[in-house]
Amino acid sequence: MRFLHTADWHTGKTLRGRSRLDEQEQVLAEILDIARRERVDCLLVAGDLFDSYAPGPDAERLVYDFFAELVRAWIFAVVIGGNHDHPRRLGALSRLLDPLRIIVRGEWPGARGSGVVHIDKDGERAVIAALPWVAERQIVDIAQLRQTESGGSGVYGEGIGAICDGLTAEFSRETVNVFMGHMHVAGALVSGSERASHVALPYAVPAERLPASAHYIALGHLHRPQEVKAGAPCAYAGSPLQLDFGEREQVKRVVLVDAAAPAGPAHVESIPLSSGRRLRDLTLALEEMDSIAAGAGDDWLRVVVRTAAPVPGIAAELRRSLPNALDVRQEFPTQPVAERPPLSSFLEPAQLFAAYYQERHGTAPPPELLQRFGELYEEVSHSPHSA
Ligand SMILES: [Mn+2]
Repeated sequence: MRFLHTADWHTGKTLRGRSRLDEQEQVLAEILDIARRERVDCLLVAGDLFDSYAPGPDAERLVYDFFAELVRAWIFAVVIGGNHDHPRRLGALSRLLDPLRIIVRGEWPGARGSGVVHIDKDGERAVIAALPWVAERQIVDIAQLRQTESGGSGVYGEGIGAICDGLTAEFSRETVNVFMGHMHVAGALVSGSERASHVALPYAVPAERLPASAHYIALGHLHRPQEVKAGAPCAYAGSPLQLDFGEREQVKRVVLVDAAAPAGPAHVESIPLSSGRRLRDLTLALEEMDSIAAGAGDDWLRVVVRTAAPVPGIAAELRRSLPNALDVRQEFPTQPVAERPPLSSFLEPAQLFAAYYQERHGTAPPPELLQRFGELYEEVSHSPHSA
C-alpha cells in the first residue's frame, strides 16, 4: 500500500498580518498532483489542518476543495487533529467525511474509545493507529485515575506511551501497520514557529515509546521536516510552506511511503515541494535600497538597514520599493554611552531630551531635531491650557 504523509498545513495562517491563502492554495494543489502522479492509495495528514480553532471561510474552502478532489481521485485519507485544530469541530466534520473515505479523528476518544482506522483497498488491508494531539490535562487525569504519580516530569510521555500500546494492539502480520501522531518527540528539532507552550518539555514523548511494530510512524507538530530515530521508520513531514522566519532555510516536502504485509520496514522517500514564497533575511546599506529592491522577487523579507545614525521613517520608505519587507530594523554604530548625566529637574527640558535620545540611540540628536523639540516645547508651554 502506498501512502503520502503530510502535516501542519496551518491553513489560514497569516504572516505579520499578510494573507497567504494563495500560497496555501498552490501548495495543496501541488500535494494533490503528487498524490495522483504517484498513484497514492491513502494520504496521511498528521494534524494542524487549520491554524486556528475558528478558521475563516476561505481557509475552510481550500481544505474542503482539496478533500473533494481526493474523493474524485479515489484516494483515501486519514486526518488527525493537531493542537491548533478545534477537536470537536473536526469531530463534526468527520460525520460528513468518513463516509467519503476521508477518515477524520479530531480528538483522542479516551481510554474507552478506539483510535484505530481500518483501510481496505485492492485486497490489501491497513491498520492505522491514529493519535490526535492530546492535551496534558487529559493525560494527567488518567494518571490520577490510576493513582500513579501525577504532574511530575515524564507523566505525559508515559501516558502517550500507554495509549500507543493500546492503539497498536490490532497490528498484525497480515496487515500494513501505520502509526500517526501529533506530538513532540524528545530530541527532535523545533523551528520557533510552533506554539511555544506545546513544544515545552512536559510534552516531550521519548522516541522509544513509539511503536516499533509499525511499518511507518507518521508524525506532525514540528514544522521542520526531519527523520526521527525510533524502532520503526519515523518522520515529521514538516509544514508544506515556510510558515515563519525560523523556517527560512528549510526545504519543504511530503513523504512517500511504500509498505506491505508482512514485509519489514516501509520504503520511505522525500518529495520536495516548490510552492509558496521563500522567507529571507536581507541586510543592506541605505544607498543600496533601490538596486536590491529590483532583484528581490516576491520573497517575504526581514530586512536590516545599515545606517550611520538613526533615520526616522525608514521602514515606510523601504516598503515603498520593497512591499514584501515584513520586518524592518535599523543597525547603526552606537557610541559608548558616556557617564550618564544626573537626570534631574535642574536640567533644561532640551537637555533632558538630548540625554534620553543619546541613551536610546547611542548618538547625540541631530541639531534639526533639537531645534524642533525646542519649538514644540515653546508651543506647548505657552498654550492657554498650560497655565
Ligand atoms: Mn501542532
